Amino acid sequence: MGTDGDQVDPGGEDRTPEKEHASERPVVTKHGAVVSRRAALGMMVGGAAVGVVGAKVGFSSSSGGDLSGTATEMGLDGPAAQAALKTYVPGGEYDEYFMMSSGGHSGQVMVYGVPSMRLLKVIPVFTPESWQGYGFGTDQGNIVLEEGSDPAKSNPLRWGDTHHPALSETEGSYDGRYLYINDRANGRIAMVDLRDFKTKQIFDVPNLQTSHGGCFITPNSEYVHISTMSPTPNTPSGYAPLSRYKEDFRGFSTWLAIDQNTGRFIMDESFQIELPPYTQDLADAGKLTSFGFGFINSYNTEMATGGNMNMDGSMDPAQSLEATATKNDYDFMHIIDWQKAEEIFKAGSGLKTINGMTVIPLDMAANEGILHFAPEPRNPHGVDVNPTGDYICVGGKLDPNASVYSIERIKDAIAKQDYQGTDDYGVPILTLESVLEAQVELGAGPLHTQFDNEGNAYTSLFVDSAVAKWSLGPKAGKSDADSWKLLEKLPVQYNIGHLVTAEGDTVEPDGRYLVALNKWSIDRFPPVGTLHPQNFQLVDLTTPQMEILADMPVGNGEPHYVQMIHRDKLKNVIQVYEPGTDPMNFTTSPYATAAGEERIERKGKDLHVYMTAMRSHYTPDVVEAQQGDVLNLHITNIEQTPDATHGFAIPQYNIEASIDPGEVVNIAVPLNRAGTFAMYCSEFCSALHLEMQGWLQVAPQ
Ligand code: K7E
Ligand code: CUA
Ligand code: CA
Repeated sequence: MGTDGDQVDPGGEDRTPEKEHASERPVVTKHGAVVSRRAALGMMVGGAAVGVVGAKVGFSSSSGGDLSGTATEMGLDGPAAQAALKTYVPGGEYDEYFMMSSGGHSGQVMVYGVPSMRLLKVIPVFTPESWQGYGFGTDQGNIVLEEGSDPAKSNPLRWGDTHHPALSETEGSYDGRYLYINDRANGRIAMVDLRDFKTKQIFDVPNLQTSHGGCFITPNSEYVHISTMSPTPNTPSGYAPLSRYKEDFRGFSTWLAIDQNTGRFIMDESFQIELPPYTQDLADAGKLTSFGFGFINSYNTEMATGGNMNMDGSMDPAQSLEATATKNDYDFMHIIDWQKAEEIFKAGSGLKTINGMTVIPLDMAANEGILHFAPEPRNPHGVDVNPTGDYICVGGKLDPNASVYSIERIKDAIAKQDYQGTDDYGVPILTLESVLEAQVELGAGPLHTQFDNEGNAYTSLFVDSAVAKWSLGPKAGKSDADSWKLLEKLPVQYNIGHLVTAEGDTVEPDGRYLVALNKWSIDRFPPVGTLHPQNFQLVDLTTPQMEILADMPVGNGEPHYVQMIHRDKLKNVIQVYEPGTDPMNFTTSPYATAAGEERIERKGKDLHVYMTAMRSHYTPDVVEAQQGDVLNLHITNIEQTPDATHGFAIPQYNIEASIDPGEVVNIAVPLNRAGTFAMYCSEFCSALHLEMQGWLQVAPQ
């Protein structure tokens, strides 16, 4: 059923990618040796290393040109030609890494290949996307978007601001099962299933207006963490005068439990920890030696609320939030013992329930040793745990240092109750000198830190527009003499936010590549109007000095963070659904329809059409209904050939679906308007694609 063999359609020839996959097609070198293409490419790079221009590379390409001649013709000097070779991935070969990129307020996730930096996919998450039919009438997109949208807040909610993707982990390594991402704007979190790269759940986290400290995942995907950005007025009405900020506003650190079989969040097993209204910023989960801990930065221990202009029009610039939230020399890193919190949550006494979420109250968190503070230089940004788990690196933002805390010192100070005081809420503050391991001066505006496999750290410098490479300490494998040194600074173009290294958030980073996520591109690309693309720059970490290999314009959003996973880890990816699959849960859909079983059933006003799609027709291709009916379309793509996706559009009813091979989609359309409406396949699927159409007849009442 639905395979190519029995198709007469000339567009239906087999296009199985494996057949054409040429990665190991041998290449005969000038010296007669037969080597793989990859090895041949390696030889070219090796040749280029001695200087492409003017050097005899000792290799003729199959087109007959010689490499150095081509480089010269194109005006590429040695390093540029070498960079081109290092990032070139021939057609039919695959990139080594996948980058899962936030799309910022495009609301989506982008998937890029590395080193080619080619965009492979845009995964719709918080925002409808018409190519994939996400949010245009099919059950999958509509259910996900609606479940994640609280009508009391906005109806419908059709955007988000994705910031921090988090790949699921097993024993601290990416396992290729799920991808989580937060909506910075609306305090939500989404799950993408990495079997089919589709969003399966959006969860509106209670008590979070906006979020930033997430998604960060614990090493066995026990929990996904997300915390508030702006504190939440914790009053029954949701209103509180700003004069009562200290009393009524609270932050929340959320630990969302994950169903290991479906990747979905389990509300009943999730909990929050109430926090002071210090504006919690980024977070990270401990690993290995720091397993069981979570770390969250904060920047407004001043509890500033703004007020630079009064309602009578008088100005008071000194009261601006930026001025008043930067007064203290130190803000607090929050150290959360989530295993202890889990025990208290499971014991169940003394807890609160706020908007359906179980909350460990602030005084309890302080008294039970769940929450400690460590002073950190004013208004920091990123907090990142190194691969061994020993070092917690805080990006100074306003301070030129990376401040490094050691988990050993933190645990020691907690055990000894080595406190320099408590805050206004009774939370103990660990003595700074006792927990701070090192400070490394990096430059202006340190934000985020990533790691390689040799004990080095890479920190983005927003103000300097640079990446600082520096060495960690002995617990990361460095000798005492080599520890805590600024090693190198690489200028980037421009204003870098996050950065990522290959598998850089795991216990076993690969090093190899770094990508700088630059907020400004200014002159790097031809002008395309007043809103400029962002700029991703690919950096080679295998060379003695860091080298930029490629600039890539990002023209579809403002990415914040990305994670880079090795291709081999995405072992669950499927290309075709089993026949009749409901993609929401990978079970056989009750509406699955096989060839020959197509039918139309009427139940009162409900008209059910069990339809199949294959190259190049729908069955049935004419549907007759009455105005006032509800049309329930159950469409099965009965093909099993990879890439044989069909569309299904009824533009006059705002329906646009995408049906992948084996997939079942359900579309419910209240037929409130009479007419004869075209329906057609919107995906160019075959030579007779334009013939893949039909009619929806809605007779007037
Ligand atoms: Cu620095 Cu949201 Cu992680 Cu933007 S965040 S850069
Ligand atoms: Cu099916 Cu076009
Ligand atoms: Ca501050």
